[in-house]
Amino acid sequence: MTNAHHAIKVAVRRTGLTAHVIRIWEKRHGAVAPQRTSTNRRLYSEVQIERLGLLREATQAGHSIGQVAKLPTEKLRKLAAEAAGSNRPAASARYQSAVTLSFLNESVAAVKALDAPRLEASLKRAETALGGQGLLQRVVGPLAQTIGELWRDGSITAAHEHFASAVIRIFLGNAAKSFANGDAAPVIVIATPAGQIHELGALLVGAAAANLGWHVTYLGASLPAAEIAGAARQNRARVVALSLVYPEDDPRLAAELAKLQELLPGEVPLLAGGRAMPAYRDALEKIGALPMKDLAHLSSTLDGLRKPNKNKNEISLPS
Ligand code: B12
Repeated sequence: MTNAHHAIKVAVRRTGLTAHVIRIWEKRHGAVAPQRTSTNRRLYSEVQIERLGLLREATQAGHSIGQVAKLPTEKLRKLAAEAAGSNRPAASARYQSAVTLSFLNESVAAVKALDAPRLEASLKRAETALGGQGLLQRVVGPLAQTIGELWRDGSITAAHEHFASAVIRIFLGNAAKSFANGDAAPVIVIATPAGQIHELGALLVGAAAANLGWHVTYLGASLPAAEIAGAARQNRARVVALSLVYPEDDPRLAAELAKLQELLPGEVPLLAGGRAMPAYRDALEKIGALPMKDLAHLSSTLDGLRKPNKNKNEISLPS
């Protein structure tokens, strides 16, 4: 199909590029020329979305966008096939993880040097190369994990950990802001429940949801059930997401979750993820909350929940 009828959010979802990168590639490099609606919104054809995906692969393979932006699509297909090692998907996977690892190493080095501009620059480069979801799933999440491990084994101090958390917090806050979606977008309320003070997982969820076109109401860490439910009602949330990280054995959490479910409008699904989530699986199951395996699972779930009135039971559970 050649008709241009896909909004930019569809191009974002299908290519893994951010809307910001797509616009820059268009404006500065003339990579594609989307049609416009009467209200000046961009509309992309299937071919243009394919082109953007191919350009992403070419830039990941080391070509600068300036070199490849105007190449014919057929030529881009050839380049992408070469980059992926033609019929050798394993080579492409190795290549992908090498790219991810280099961003991760650079970010860890910046944390060790307590160098905020270097850490921000590294995260920005990763965002351009991997797209918004790639940055969150493949760099920021693993970075938080690596920092936790280095901190535990004494390779870095609490100051490094606090420094990294502060820079990541601001970076994710800005990332979510730059994707601020209008009033028509479905609302997601994000928080950690009372007693859960680790905040980065919730911030990651906020940035991921904003990148997927959701209007994010971010409430921060350690919030009582009544406050979360109140915010969800006030902003007519389509969905509420909780991050559970530490501790894994809080005896008060089951009651908090039960209260939240009682106070939330019946049609609003509750999603929960984070490293401590499996420890509360029974309590979550009891209230009908949906356990989220990871950010990729969240993305597919949120896609399904975009349409109003989707039956809660139709939402996919992790395999
Ligand atoms: C930053 C940090 C802190 C900061 C928190 C600052 C803040 N405002 O958030 C401070 C310094 C305060 C802190 C304190 C402590 N911390 Co701490 N901390 C961390 C660190 C480095 C990141 C924490 C974080 O937010 N992680 C959340 C995300 C990034 O990680 P995740 O849970 O694996 O989530 C992934 C997915 O599950 C998903 N996700 C997360 N939430 C959700 C939600 C949904 C809906 C979905 C779809 C997905 C999703 O996204 C992530 C990426 O894939 C971790 C290391 C780590 N590996 O997480 C340690 C860590 C969590 N902390 C730990 C500990 C032990 C503590 C302390 C007890 C230390 C101490 N002795 O004082 C205290 C506890 C304080 C308390 N009362 O709870 C341990 C927990 C060990 C355990 N048994 O689980 C960890 C794992 C470090 C370690 N390796 O030992 N910490």
